[in-house]
Amino acid sequence: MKVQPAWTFPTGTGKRGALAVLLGLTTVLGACSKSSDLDDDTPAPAKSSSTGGGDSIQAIAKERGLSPDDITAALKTYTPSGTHDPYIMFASGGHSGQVFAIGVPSMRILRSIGVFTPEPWQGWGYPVEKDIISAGDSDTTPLTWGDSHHPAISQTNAEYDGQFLFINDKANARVAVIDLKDWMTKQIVKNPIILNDHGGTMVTPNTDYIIEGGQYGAPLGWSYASIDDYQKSYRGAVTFWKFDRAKGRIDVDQSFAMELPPYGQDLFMSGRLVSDGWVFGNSFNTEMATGGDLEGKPPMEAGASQRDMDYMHIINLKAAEADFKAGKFEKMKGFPVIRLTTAIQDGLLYFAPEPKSPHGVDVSPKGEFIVASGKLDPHVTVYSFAKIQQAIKDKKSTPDVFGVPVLDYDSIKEAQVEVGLGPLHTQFDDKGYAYTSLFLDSMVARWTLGGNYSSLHPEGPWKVVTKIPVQYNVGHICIPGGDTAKPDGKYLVSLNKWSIDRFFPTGPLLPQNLQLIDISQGGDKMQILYDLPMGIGEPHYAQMISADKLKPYTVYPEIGWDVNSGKVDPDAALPGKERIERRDGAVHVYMTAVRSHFRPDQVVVNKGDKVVWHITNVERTQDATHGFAISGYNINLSIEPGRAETFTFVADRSGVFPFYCTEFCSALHLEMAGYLLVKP
Ligand code: CUK
Ligand code: CUA
Repeated sequence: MKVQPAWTFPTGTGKRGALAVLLGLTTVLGACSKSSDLDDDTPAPAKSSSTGGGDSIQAIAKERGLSPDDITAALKTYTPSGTHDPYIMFASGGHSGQVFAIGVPSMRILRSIGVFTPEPWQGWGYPVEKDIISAGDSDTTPLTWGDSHHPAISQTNAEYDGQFLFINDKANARVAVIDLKDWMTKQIVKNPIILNDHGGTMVTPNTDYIIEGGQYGAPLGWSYASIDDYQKSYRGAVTFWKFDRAKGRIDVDQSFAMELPPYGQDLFMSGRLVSDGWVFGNSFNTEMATGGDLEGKPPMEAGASQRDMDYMHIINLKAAEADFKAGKFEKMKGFPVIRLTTAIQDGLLYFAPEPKSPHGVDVSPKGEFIVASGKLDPHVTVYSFAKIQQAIKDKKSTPDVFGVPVLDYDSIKEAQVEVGLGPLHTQFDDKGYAYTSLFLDSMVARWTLGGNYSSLHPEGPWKVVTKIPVQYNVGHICIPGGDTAKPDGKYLVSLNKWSIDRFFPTGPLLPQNLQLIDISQGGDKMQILYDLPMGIGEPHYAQMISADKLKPYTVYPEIGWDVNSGKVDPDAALPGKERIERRDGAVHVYMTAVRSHFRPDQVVVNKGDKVVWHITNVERTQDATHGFAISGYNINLSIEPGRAETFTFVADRSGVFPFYCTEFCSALHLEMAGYLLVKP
């Protein structure tokens, strides 16, 4: 095993020589070969580009202090103006509650997608689509933020199909559906029985189900029970949301949950190919610690880290679905829940011991291995799906305190690989390597898979091949196609939690650091290419897809398009039919927007009128988006070409309210305005 410091040259002078010839860089490489340039790993601020030294590559590199590694990294990531990235990465937005789309390898942020939180640029929730956000409110409190964690791209036959994206809100146990035709959120569901989640969203290989695992044990259905009754009254749960692909929505009526012991369920992952129909999750508090530090009990995290083993959950989803369809559930807050006793009796749930406070659980591309990482154990543990099935068949298990069969560890374990300190998440490439993030070591370890992948490796199976330092404290890692049967091994993005010295300090709150790593070569070669500061929320996870699998609209298909129904709104405002009419106790405004005017540009109502405002952008030109804002009424829309929107408000304040276009759309953009006059 070779540890590769971040600052070493690619090995071999042949490559350097070739690069130098390619670029005519003999001077630069000569200058940078001085050991003082190479051995100093303290980051120096890049100098501003040369003004005096001319525009030659040599002069620029010398002036900016760029090493040959820097130059190869720049060449591998630089994406000239007008060219597009081959990969698109969807990263969760963490506390922002949104999703971010990032081009790879340029690492250019392409857009945010409003999900759980109002997002002003796209008018998300002001007030358009407010209903979608509020559909996910808890029953008494409107929720105005989310903690988005795990995006999942829809799959067909265990490959990303680029049609939909799902994302969970850890803070409030919500799941959202984003349509990748227009990159807009179409639905948010609030889990009726749990208040927070974590192990979501992961999808089954044909996106039949979106998996949402809970996290912190609590009485199901948001009810109260004394914490002294933790084992008796607190529970975990996993929910299987049925996805209706034709409708592009979760079908709540065909969705169900399964009651689990209160073990702090963490991540879940669907099986695929050989393990299709099964779901794997883990847990980190089989101690059932509840804290109580002021009363002299062990603090929460210490109490939850006492045992050597926690439990990986092994769920037979096909059998659970059959039980649900056979009515073998109880309703809780109107939602079907398969009780723990049924799950045990019917063989829906098994446990596998897994070392020390596990976090990630990941399934190998062909579905035959399940990899779990114990945060407090330097190993990843690899389980064989075939051995798990055999142990279930042979009844090689002993029950836990709830009666769930715990499979015999040695019978189902395939391998343990000592990867380093703080292993969290594992991804796979197309060359039979697995990659595990090491939070405490601040490294990513590359190791070899065994089984059918063994022939790919001269190094032998289950061996760490190399590690690359990352800056710093990596959480998830992301490889294109990383959660599918066909991963692509070109890039890996390391989603680092700490950035410390990487960027100019932005006050005490620093951005996270997403680092792009070249993994296209095997063996011990990996190279950091780019650092992307994320100053807009903490991405936990990301999924990356080949850009050619995405087929987004460039403009909405027809004028008057209702983005929620996915067809023309029969009541849309249309060109030539603009008007203001009073009917059904409301003032209806039918307005069109086109460069550079709103028609009508004066709207007069009386104080107290209910106003129903229909507005359509009648443009057919790509990117001819108009915004629409009414001062004083908190109204703010983004209307892309073809889109029709309707919003309703009560004109409860009299006065003169200018409205205007908020996108600088044309030379007369500032003039694209009008007046709402509310008569006293
Ligand atoms: S979690 Cu954040 S580093 Cu929510 Cu998937 Cu592991
Ligand atoms: Cu339309 Cu600015």
